[in-house]
Amino acid sequence: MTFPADLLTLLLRTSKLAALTGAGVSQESGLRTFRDAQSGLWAQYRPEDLASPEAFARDPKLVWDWYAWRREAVKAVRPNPGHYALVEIEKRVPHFTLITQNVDGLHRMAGSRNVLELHGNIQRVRCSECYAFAETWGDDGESVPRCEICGGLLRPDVVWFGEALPREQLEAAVEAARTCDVFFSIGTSGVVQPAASLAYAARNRGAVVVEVNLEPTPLTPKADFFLQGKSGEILPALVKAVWG
Ligand code: BV8
Ligand code: ZN
Repeated sequence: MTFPADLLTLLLRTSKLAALTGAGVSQESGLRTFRDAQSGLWAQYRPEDLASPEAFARDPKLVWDWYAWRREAVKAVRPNPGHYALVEIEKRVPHFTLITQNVDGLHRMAGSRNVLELHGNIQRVRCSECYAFAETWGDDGESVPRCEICGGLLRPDVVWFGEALPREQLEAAVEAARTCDVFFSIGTSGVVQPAASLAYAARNRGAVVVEVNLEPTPLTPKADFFLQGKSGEILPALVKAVWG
């Protein structure tokens, strides 16, 4: 795999790099992306119809079961070479901020340290009323487990559509986007806001935008470099080409 020489020179010189990742980065670990049709008994649902407070209010058991199913799927997979390449970049670039939309925790599992989880983490469960975290819970398969402290329904600690993103993570992500020399957008269709606006915030401040994605997205025409293909193949090859 070859890369434009000016991209390689730029990355060797970069001291401030930010990367936004989406479900595409976890696809080669075996996790479905949001674009992929859901499988099995979840095939009839669209994620947007389940990942919202309204859906949880309407049918808490259905939403709880969907996340329980996804938690098991996440437990069964491991980071892929794309995750590990980002760990390598963090070691090589003086200031590197990894901003992820993914809730699977695979970046931290791979060894990334400076990770901003914009949409929470599916492995964490909290009370929908008092926000207390639950490490363990009884799941009789009949009803949604309840908070031991206040009796509220437990829920995944993720950001649903219509919910605000965690303030510190979002502010840190915007700051990283505004101050970086190079902004990577990797494995994301760039549809969901406000995460999708980060690449434009970087571009408006003069950052070079590099997109790594299986297919073109609305960002592609605005990116300085578009590396089309699998992140699990492109990222390791890029790390090797730049840093040997
Ligand atoms: C907010 C956690 C305001 C949950 C997620 C109307 C009504 C209500 C809201 C809105 C509205 N219109 C717009 C909005 C805002 C809304 C939004 O953006 N909607 C979209 C649908 C238009 N945003 C929100 O609601 C956000 N909150 O705005 O709050 C507010 C403010 C103050 C106070 C109160 C409220 C919250 C958004 C977060 C939602 N939660 N996840 C869960 O996971 O269950 S979003 C979820 O979907 C993911 O986290 C991710 O962000 C998104 C999926 O996107 P991608 O990651 O890009 O995945 P996708 O499948 O789309 O694409 C994968 C790409 O990878 C593809 O391009 C593919 O080609 C590529 N690919 C595949 N394989 C590979 C690959 N690339 C490389 N290598 C491969 N191997
Ligand atoms: Zn509670």
